[in-house]
Parts: sequence; structure tokens; C-alpha cells
Amino acid sequence: MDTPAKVYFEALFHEGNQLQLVQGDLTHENVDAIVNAANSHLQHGGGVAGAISRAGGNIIQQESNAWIQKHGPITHTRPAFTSAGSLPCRYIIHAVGPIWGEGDEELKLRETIRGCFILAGELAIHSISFPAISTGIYRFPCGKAAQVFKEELFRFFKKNPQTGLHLVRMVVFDAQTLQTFLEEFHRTDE
Ligand code: AR6
Repeated sequence: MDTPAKVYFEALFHEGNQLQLVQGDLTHENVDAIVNAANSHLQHGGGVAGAISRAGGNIIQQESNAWIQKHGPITHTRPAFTSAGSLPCRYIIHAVGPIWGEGDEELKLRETIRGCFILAGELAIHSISFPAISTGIYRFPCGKAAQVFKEELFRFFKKNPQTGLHLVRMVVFDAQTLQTFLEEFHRTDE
């Protein structure tokens, strides 16, 4: 039933650290943590958040509610994390991207991605998978998002050669998003 995610682009860094662009379903990712494209109240209704919540089970929404009760709403810079229920990964990092039109969207998307890397360091994980945060219900233009992700993911590995995070996967769902990200990622490869 499960189609394995296909790798379309790969970049190798210091110590064999690896960046991959794959097409697949984030809920199938066999990594330490997947990033959820969440909203600030962690109500996982639609999009990839809904898919994660349905596939992983009620525990994810329950732990999310407990997080909000304890810490208040999530910001771009500081994501939340929960366990992953029945998903193959260990953690879900709940990150909130910008809604297109609210202002400073590009900077906020960069902060969202950087916040995930900071939390990944605190959790001492070795592998992480990102979805194309903000490009669905939040309507961030896909081409611009691809450029931001490419720059931030490459920057992370270049600035942190000794990182314990050895594998970063960018997981896109549909063919059009894949095409846009592929064009952007190949542009870097000069
Ligand atoms: N695997 C990988 N990517 C997926 C999957 C999947 N199973 N399902 C969708 N995508 P979105 P946003 C892609 O809308 O724009 C939710 O209601 C999708 O094609 O999930 O940040 C939250 O609770 C798109 O490219 O996130 C928030 O309220 C990307 O994931 C709001 O949506 C992100 O689309 C967040 O909106």
C-alpha cells in the first residue's frame, strides 16, 4: 500500500550530513522527527496537520492541547513538540508558518524553519523531515517558499558542520510542488 518516498535531489555536507528533497507522505517518514505545519493554537484540522493527527491518533491532539494550556499559543520562532502516537517517527515538531498577506511573511518563514533546527538540537535528534510549511491553506507562494527552504536548509548545514542532525528531508506531496522545489534546488547546485 505505502509508496516509499522517492529522492529527487541530494546534497552531501561535512561528516556525511545529508539534505534530501523527496516526494511522499510526511506521515510515512521514518525519521526521528517530522515537522507539522501547524496553527498557533495547535488545532490539527486540515492539511498536513489533519493527516498527521488522523494517522498518529488522538494522543497528538491531546498532547498539543496540554502544551497550549501550559505555554500559550505557538510563535514562529518557538515551535512545540509532542510524541508521535502510532507514526514511525519519535517526535512531532509543531511549527507555525506565516499566513500569506499578514506581513513579513518571508522573514517569518525563515524564523519558523530556524526554530525547528533549534528545537531539533535541544531534542538531540539525528534526522528530521519538513513539509512545505505555509504553502497550502496559508497560501504562501510555492516558488518563494522553495527559495526560502533551499536557502535555510543549505545555510543550516554550512553553518553547523558538526551538527548531530545528520539527515534533513524536505518532503513535498504533489507533483507541482515537487517541480517548483526541484527547479529551485537545482539552481543552488552550481
Ligand atoms: N505529506 C506531505 N505534505 C503534505 C501532506 C502530507 N500527508 N498533506 C499536505 N501536504 P498545509 P499550511 C502539503 O495546508 O499552508 C492546517 O489546517 C501541502 O500540499 O498543510 O502551513 C493547520 O492546522 C502543502 O504543500 O499547511 C493550519 O491551520 C504543505 O503540506 C494550516 O493548515 C502545507 O500545507 C497551516 O497551513
